[in-house]
Amino acid sequence: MTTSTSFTPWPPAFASRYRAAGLWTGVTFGRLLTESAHRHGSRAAVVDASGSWTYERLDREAHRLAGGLHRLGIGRGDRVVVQLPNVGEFVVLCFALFRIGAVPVLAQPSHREHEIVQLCTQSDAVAYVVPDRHLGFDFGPLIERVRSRCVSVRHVVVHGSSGGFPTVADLLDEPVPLADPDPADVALLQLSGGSTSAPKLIPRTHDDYAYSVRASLEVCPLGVDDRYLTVLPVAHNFPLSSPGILGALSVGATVVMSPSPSVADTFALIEQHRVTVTAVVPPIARVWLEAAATTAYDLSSLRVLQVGGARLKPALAAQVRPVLGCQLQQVYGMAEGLVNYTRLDDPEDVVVGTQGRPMSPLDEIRIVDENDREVSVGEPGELLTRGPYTIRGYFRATEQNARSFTSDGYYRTGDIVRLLPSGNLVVVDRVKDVVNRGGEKVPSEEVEEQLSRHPGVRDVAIVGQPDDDLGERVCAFVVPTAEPPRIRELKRFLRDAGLAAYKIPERYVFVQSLPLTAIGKVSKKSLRARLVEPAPLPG
Ligand code: J2J
Repeated sequence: MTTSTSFTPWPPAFASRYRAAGLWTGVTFGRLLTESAHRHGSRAAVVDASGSWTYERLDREAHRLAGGLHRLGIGRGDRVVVQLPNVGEFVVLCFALFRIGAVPVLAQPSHREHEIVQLCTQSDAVAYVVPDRHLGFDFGPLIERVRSRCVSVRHVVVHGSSGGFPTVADLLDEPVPLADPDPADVALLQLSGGSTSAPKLIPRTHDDYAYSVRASLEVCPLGVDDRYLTVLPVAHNFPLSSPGILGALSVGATVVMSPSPSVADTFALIEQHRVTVTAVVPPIARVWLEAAATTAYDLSSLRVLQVGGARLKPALAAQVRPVLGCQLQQVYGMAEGLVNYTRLDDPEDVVVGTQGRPMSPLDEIRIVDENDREVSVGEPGELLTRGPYTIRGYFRATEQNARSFTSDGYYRTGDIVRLLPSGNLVVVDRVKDVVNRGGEKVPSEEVEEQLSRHPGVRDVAIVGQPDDDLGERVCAFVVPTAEPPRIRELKRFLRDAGLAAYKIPERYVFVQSLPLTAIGKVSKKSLRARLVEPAPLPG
């Protein structure tokens, strides 16, 4: 990997400050697991639907898988697209890649041809690790499409039954001696929930990501007696690092993996494993609160429920303690870095009514108007941030970086926030063109680009329709070329284009033209206003 184009390092003065302050400790994730295995060898590290791994087994298998992958020819700096569901092998694989110094590109199981091809192409991935089936979807045809469209992908590794490809289990080989990677190197590539039509990849180093996990553990402490339940897809930054799986594994706690976020799966696991901490998005919190009132499951072991990824309404937040009997922790984070938390000992009004404050004393934030001038305390403005675990640039995205970062290295979050006198943030809106569908981020431009390829569509604009269950749903305003196409046909068109299901608009409004702003851009603001107007809209 050439560092000049793929990764923007922190300026040396900042890197030295983070090291001198003891935030970047030079420990890689591979070593972190080895240390945990020494300390907690026989304890349960990971439990999933099909088995369990002690720390000793996890460490050994990560070494063996690293051996197998190394023999395949996967080496330091190579990118590997990982698309695994909530299974223990995800953890084994990530640590195997960390040890080699190869870089997992963390895809979601819900991604389809469109997303996976983009990820493989953009990262020049040499390998693709994928399940055979998941939630009724057969990945076989997708694998073939990816192989034929992505020349860089030399290896496919399957979790499950092979179909001719090596499985994760097949690759558990003799360990090979591998030099520990440089902790300042990129450990993994996260996906941005960002606003552009092509996904942006987020390079996180061992140093900065490990620090974000440690700092998260300070505000959401875990210990050997904790059981952390992964409800959200494991590859997402929240369950992976805030403090999530990596936090749990660095202190000797047990990670319990739920195959789905359903009440049936999660409540049964909470009772069975006496789960103490978990992380969900607001729509799941809502369903849990409704179900908890009548459930026969014993949820009394739950100590902390973290909720983040999208705005949690205060009315819902206020129910968590009385209904679930546990502490609520609001988490406002982003895969690019900055994570804000309410603290476990914060007063109720802060926990219920805010999204918390930055977790690190070295996080820097500014709240600015459209001209990048700081607003007064309490006024809404865009949140800019830089710090010891916030990236300075996306992977291979020089042009985009000029837009997403200020000249002095602040990341433009695209979120509109207010800073309260208590020092806590409230997320009030966003300027980035994204629909936040219950925590799943849908870049409007990406869907617009796909939909505008349909011959019946002359113009299109995607906006978020406010929704009680999901916060927002994807809505398409469509200017048809002639007769409006059938909605079923538009949905099929997007599915056939290989777009992940969660991005496909659920509502379509046919219009004669799109409203424009004074400078001639489509006015999403007025389209959103039309969606909340009481008068019914055509379509
Ligand atoms: C409102 N909006 C929120 C919140 C994220 C922990 C928790 C979440 C993420 C995450 C994460 C929000 N209230 N509590 O990475 O480590 C919206 C904002 C933000 C974007 C980032 C973590 N929590 N958001 O959600 O990269 O718009 O990370 O900029 O997926 O989600 O999305 P993502």
